[in-house]
Amino acid sequence: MCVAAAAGVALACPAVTLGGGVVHDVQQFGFGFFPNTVFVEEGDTIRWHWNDGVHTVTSGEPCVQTPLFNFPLTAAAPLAEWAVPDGSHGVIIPYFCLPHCSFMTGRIFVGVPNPCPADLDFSGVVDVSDLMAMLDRWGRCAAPCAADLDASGEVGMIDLLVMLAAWGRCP
Ligand SMILES: [Cu+2]
Repeated sequence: MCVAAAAGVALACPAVTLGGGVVHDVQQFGFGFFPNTVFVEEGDTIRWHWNDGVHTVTSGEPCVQTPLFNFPLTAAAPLAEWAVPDGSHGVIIPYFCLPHCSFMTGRIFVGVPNPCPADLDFSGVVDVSDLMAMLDRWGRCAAPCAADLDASGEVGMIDLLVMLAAWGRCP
């Protein structure tokens, strides 16, 4: 099964989800992964989709490779898929792209709640761009709706106050 990627090689990972977990799609555009942070559970599957250039999806802190996974993400290998293994609950798994290792990065939170939900663009800071993203969703907002910080079903003044209270660098 796809968890064998823990050996470090993207062998024949099936295109279907194992174990009925949730599939989380991540798009590569330019030198970034979008979203660059995903919140998953054990048994979920993460799929990275290539769009341009030559990249990899490699586990580890930026430029420091670990053996968990290492997938090419290129025109010839436009889809990388990894099943979140059992036993990783409570872990934050960083990853990066080998050719652009210092700045093309992402993180996988396994069973770890989002420490900074008001950071809608995952920049590490709650700032004007998050405010613009919230205003863009102002009003009724069907789930999943990241800007609906109080989970009320609409984006409004309470959400704005929650965002302002979290203004600045994320914990
Ligand atoms: Cu890259």
